[in-house]
Amino acid sequence: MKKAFVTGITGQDGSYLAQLLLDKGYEVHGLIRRSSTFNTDRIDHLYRDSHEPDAKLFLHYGDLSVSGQLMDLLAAINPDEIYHLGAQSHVRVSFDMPEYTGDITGLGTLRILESIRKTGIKTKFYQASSSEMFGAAPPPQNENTPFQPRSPYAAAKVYAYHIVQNYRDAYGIFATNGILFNHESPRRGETFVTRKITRAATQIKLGIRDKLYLGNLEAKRDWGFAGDFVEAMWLMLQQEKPDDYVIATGETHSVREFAEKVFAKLDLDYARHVVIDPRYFRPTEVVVLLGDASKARNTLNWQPKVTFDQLIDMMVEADMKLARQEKTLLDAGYSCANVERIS
Ligand code: NAP
Ligand code: F7E
Repeated sequence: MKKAFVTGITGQDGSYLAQLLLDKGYEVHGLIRRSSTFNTDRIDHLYRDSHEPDAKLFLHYGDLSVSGQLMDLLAAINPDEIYHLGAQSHVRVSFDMPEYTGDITGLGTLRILESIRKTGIKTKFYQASSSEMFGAAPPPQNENTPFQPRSPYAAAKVYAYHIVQNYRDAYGIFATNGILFNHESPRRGETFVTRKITRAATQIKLGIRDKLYLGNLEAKRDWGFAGDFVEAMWLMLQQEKPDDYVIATGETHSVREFAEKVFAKLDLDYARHVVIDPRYFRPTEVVVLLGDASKARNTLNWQPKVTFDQLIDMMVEADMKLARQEKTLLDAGYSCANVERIS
């Protein structure tokens, strides 16, 4: 039985990846942060009490800022594969917390690579690199496109990308960069724009709220489905040699178009509900991302299955269920949190 270690297992991608690895028969070890509120919602359906003989998912407390403990964990688990997904992953927040983002999103990768080097474990390493690294580079972007990062988040990811290549060359570690374009799902964090829109539109539909405050509607993104994208991560670590791959759908759409489609699906006019709030503008913006994933298609035999419209349907349906539950609570006199958040 193969063993995998996943950082960021409580995040959107970590939860889909853990599911995929468990389905493939892996023993999965995840790094989680101690929090005063529960932060394992996305993986609760996968978890079994570790005392049960068929338990395959094990969680370990830790933090990407603490190298000694990462080293101890990796030495004890001795995983065949490491999927490093943990990060401060919000671009807007990285302008508010640039130092923290550099530490966790940039140096966090170095800490794991150093743990591999110093413990001498034989493992394959996946780095969650990002299309944000391309920043201002004109589309379409592929593995040969020079990076022009436009945020502290993107700059931290560029550092991590290069340190992965350096450890590959210098120490022969099997270390791979997956350069993933935006990918979404019903499990997407609620402050990322797609989920923010589907959450708000479904709440508006049920009369829970009336307005949705957004920033730049003209930004364009290559949006895919997270479930499809974690399959590509796994495929990258099944190759004989480490390499770097762009993962994308090859289509781009504006935030405005995404909002229009979501509201139209709910028979609502987005223009009556969406209000521009400059606090959601970024000091520097990435205007258009459009990925060329030919290399992944040819080498990994990977291609996305879920279309843009199917992704919207999936997210709207899931958030409609959530909004109905909230409506029931509100009608029963309970308060319902979460109608407006920052970022
Ligand atoms: P996400 O939902 O924000 O999840 C981030 C994960 O990192 C969470 O499990 C979080 O734990 C954990 N984490 C944050 N700070 C940590 C720390 N100091 N120590 C340990 N763990 C920490 O992100 P995602 O969308 O799943 O993305 C996964 C990875 O892919 C990230 O590295 C992201 O930057 C990168 N990426 C994402 C996309 C995308 O479109 N989704 C595209 C390209 C690259 P908590 O749950 O406790 O907060
Ligand atoms: O913004 C615009 C915003 O925060 C998308 C992360 O997973 O993908 C993600 O980063 C666009 C931007 O994602 C709002 O200005 C308008 O142009 O959903 P987002 P992101 O910044 O593209 C990359 C690949 C990652 O690696 C990251 O980890 O939407 N936008 N109005 C808004 N964005 C937000 N969040 N909120 C708004 O109100």
